[in-house]
Amino acid sequence: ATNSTNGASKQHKFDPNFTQSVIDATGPKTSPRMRQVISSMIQHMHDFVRENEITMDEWMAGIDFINQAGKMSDDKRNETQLLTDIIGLESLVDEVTFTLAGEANDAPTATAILGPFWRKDAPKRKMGETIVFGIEDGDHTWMHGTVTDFNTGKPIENAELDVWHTAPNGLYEQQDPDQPDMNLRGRFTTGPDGKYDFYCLRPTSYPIPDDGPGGKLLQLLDRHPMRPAHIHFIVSAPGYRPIVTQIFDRRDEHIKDDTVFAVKDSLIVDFLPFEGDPKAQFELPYDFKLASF
Ligand code: MBD
Ligand code: FE
Repeated sequence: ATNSTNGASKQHKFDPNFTQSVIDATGPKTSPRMRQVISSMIQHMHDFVRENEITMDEWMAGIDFINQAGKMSDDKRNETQLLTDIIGLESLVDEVTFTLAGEANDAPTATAILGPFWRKDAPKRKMGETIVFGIEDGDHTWMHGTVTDFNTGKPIENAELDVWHTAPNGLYEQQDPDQPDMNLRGRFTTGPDGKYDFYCLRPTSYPIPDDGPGGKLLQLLDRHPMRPAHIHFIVSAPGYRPIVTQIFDRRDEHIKDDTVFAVKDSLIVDFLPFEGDPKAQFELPYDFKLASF
């Protein structure tokens, strides 16, 4: 039997002192945080190997797997991060970070994972401009709202909204040679009224890239690769704690089974039918609340 309840007893077969001797090899100049984190990691990983009786072949297959993810990663693709997303690790780190910040779950604006497709230096655009280039189909959306101080409710000037999402074909611009560089991305800066607005698309649900180790892992776990339609944001302002977040389309069929476990109730939004604007068929009002440092 290989169920986990008998895992702990299996540990008795193996040298009980080995793990501690590895931890004790850490030298005195190691920082306290490094000592704590790596000691714990060594303990957990050693326990994992003993409990599951990992063989040489299985260990080597694991090494190969991580190496393949590393080789596939560059500034356009982060396969290693994607692997951690698939096992819920990035969402867990998000929860820990959010909880440590001492905030209630619904205010200020909840956070959600960054994911592997953010790019630094997205183009700065003027309020009211579009981030959509060369895409005629799709549900064009006017998104707008106010960035406010969570504690005072006052609008925040000079808040930056960094936004990115996928094209209707389910691909981020860096995955898709047919899209112009930096398509469906932009950075917007608020004026004294804290307001922002821009045109984007109502996003579509799509599979995370499954042509590499991430896809292999999903297949091994008998899982689908779908993420519910979402738009990513980093909202920051001088003197405020930046938030990394995503909003999700309530209508999406994968809203309850996101393959990277990032959906939170307060981040689910409704796209509203919008009439009288030739540039958009939908409207999306959404306010962001930031907490000061
Ligand atoms: C994505 O688009 C994403 O946002 C995350 C978190 C993981 C994989 C693909
Ligand atoms: Fe994404």
